[in-house]
Amino acid sequence: MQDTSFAIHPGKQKTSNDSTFQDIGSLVEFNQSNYFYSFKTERAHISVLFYRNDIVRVVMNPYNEPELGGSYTLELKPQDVDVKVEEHDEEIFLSTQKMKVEVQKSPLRINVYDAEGQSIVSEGKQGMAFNREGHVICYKEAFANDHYYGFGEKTGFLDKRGEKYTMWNTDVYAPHNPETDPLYESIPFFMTLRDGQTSGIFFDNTFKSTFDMRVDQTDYYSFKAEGGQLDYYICAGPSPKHVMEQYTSLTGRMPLPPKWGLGYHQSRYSYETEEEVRELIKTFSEKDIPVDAIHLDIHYMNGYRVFTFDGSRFPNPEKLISDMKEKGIRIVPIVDPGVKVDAEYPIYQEGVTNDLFCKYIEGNIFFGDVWPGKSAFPDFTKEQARKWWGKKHEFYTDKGIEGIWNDMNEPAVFNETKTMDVEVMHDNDGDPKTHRELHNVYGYLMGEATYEGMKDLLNGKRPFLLTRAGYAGVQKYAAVWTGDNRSFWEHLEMAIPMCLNLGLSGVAYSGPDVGGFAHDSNGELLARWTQFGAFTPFFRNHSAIEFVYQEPWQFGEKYEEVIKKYIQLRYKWLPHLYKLFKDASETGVPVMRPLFMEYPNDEETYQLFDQFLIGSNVMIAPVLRPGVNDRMVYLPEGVWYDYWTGDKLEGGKRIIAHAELDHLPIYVKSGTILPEANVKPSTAHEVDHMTIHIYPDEASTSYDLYDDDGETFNYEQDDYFSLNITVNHEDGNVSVDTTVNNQQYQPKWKDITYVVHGISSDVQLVYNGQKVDFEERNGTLSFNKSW
Ligand code: MIG
Repeated sequence: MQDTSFAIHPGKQKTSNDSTFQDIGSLVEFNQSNYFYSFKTERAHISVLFYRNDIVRVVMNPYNEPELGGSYTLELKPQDVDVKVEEHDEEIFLSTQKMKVEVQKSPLRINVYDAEGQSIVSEGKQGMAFNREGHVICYKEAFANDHYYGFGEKTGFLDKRGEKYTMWNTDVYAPHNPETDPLYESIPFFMTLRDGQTSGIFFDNTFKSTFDMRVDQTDYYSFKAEGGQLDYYICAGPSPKHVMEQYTSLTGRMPLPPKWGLGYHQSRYSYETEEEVRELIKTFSEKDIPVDAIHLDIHYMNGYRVFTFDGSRFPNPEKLISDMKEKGIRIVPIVDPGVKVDAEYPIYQEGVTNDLFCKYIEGNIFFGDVWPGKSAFPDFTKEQARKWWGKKHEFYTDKGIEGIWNDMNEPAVFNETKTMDVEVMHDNDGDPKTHRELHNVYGYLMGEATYEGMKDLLNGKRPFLLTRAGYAGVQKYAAVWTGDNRSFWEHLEMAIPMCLNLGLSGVAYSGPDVGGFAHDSNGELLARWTQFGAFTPFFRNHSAIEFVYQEPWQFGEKYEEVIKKYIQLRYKWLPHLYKLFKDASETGVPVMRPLFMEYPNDEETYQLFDQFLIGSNVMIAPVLRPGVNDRMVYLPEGVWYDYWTGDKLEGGKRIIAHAELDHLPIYVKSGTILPEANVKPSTAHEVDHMTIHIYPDEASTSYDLYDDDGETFNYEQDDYFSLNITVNHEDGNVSVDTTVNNQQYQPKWKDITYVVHGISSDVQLVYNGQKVDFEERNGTLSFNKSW
């Protein structure tokens, strides 16, 4: 009844004592065991553990000794950290090389300082508390200069100061407004930026949780959960990149996706028949528009039964898939968790016979209505069910499918609560817990089952998985698309901070439905959205049933030309994007970054939500309104090049970018080296010529160009290519030095065109110690070499 006046009825403010929070009180006893420190207070038990010298975990349990196992996402074990313990009358200090934890005794409060003694996380009048309903809460001091980021997939602007968010995976079809919360993903992690210093807090609690960052009137923020322990990690930073590395060391990193996962994907709810798919592909190739994957939405199935094809709509999926593969295009079918109740359907039979579905404590299966009608839901908290589900994907891999799209895995159910009954008792491998506790990890565990299953089946090929729901750590298994947005300019705008904050929450691989899912798109919106999509980590155009079709050519030639230009641009930029994905898979630092990540001391960047960086040095500033051909762009300090004209611009200020419909403002920082591929119809067609753009700086700059086969895990056995390019700009002359660091894998491209920007032609260009002749073209100097 959220949409009637009942939502604000007078009896709403709860006064029950049960919900009043009780402080944990003062320290009674302090003990050290071999790897953790325990503190007993008047009303609670607390354990403190160091995972690394820059990550500390605090667990508070009001009733028992803290339970230290049981996380669904943790990848890291506590390491052997050198901790200095000092006990004083009023407090106890636990210090590592990187951080100092102060446990104040009366009342017990926890304060954390960095190596320089600067406070990074502190408690004041309030600290940790709980109530008789079993809720747990933690209050931390907030300061006037705090900025908060992360929280996973949330609407609104970049900086989350002043907001309050709930974590409860929810299927929201109705418009995603600034007040629409929660959405599909729950990532209870955020970072605080204070005076250029960053720290992170990961609250590893799967119950419904709330982060209250409405700090202006209170001077504190809080995070609380409706059950479980108060279990959280503090990452010491100090830079945003350090925090990302720390947080992803805890929850894991994105595996390097297959190259085709980074190409352009085309989707529709739904391409309903084989002929329609063939026609679609024909149009892409006739129009010479690159495409790597077609997604099949729910109509491909027989009566919405997962692991089936409808025999009349898709009479020969094997043939379709192999014909498409010959053209270098993949199929990605949707797989929902709901299994149709049908005594003659093997998946349902197996699920019932082998006890793999979610059940009530009394033993009866939970049924809910989804697309197939009455359905049962696999209990992904059970290893046997995950293995079974994973193995079932043989149905797809046998037909040549390498990618899966998981939808409705919040799980979404068509009923009042929109999900499974919270009283359902998950098996949880013999440690039963209710859906109320495990709701937020249902989609995450489905992702684990699917990714691991596909990986086993693909004989060394990298699986691609796209998911709608997830929990902290979802990046280990899947890319995330931001669900049912609409063809609104506001939703194009909103996608920027949403994807940036997903990146700051460990999910480096995300993107919105390009063009908007629901509502009718139009040529101008699709053109502008495709310009943006060309630079989001995941790039898929998707639209809903009953609304106009929005493939690149649907709105006439004028728009088609622009859309095509930007899909092609994506393919030119793939070598650089691929390298950034490789880096993200190793460090957790996202591909698409907010400006403050690179300029944490520049206050101008703290709230910038409508422009972003690709890697550390390429600025993308999409146009976000109809009829607009000019926009403001902030360029941080330093020299920037206009990507299109090569003009040099002095940063540290705002400029007005003129951007007609076919123009996406892009700026490249001086000191950048950027590879550019020649455009191919899909990533299956190997690049055969590389261009290296050099934007010299006064200093020396260097780039490691990375390549591999793009589809197997062989790179883990050193089967990759790595070329170091180092550029020196001295006395007006430019020298380029290249070193092949590894060529166990050899790319098809041998020839490289080097293009030096922003340098007058009266200089000397030196390549690997030899003076080279160059060609002068549009203010650039270029020459060709092979590696
Ligand atoms: O409630 O499968 O977000 O991308 O096209 C609709 C049909 C179910 C929701 C997904 C959307 C997909 C649609 N699904």
